[in-house]
Amino acid sequence: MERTLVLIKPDGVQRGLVGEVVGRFERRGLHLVGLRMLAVDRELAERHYAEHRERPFFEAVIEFITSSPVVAMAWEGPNAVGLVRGMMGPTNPANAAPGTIRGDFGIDIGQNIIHGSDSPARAEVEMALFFSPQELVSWERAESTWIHP
Ligand code: D4T
Repeated sequence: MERTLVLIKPDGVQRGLVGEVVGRFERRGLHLVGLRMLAVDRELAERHYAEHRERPFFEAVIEFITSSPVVAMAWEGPNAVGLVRGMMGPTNPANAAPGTIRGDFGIDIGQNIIHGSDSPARAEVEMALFFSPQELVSWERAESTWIHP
């Protein structure tokens, strides 16, 4: 069983896509174990995007992620990292297939609606940035045995 961090970025929240994105993961059968809305400050943004510090778009992504609230979520399931990345589509929405979140709702690489951890190791680091241990809730979904063994 795996957990992954998902952020609905400022554009997704501003465009009223929170319910749409949450609904897709719920219907797929992923299990929600953490959820909070927050304004990301510069310090958290820089920690989250630390690997991109030397990239030319670094300042733009920091400005964007701090521009308006985000919704942070932790989702659990078998291969949750890969499932979520597949449902998001590639980084640039212009290359994303219809049916993916970015392919259905995005056009611009900077405003690509959603973030999902790109490995289980990154997921652990990113979940710790956005959630305290008590904010991650272990619970049983009544229908889980109808989704996977
Ligand atoms: P995030 O991290 O937001 O889920 O995006 P990805 O995992 O799909 O892509 P990423 O880490 O490579 O990029 C982080 C963030 O930077 C923006 N970006 C990226 C950009 O504005 N210009 C670029 O050329 C790239 C590569 C989009 C996502």
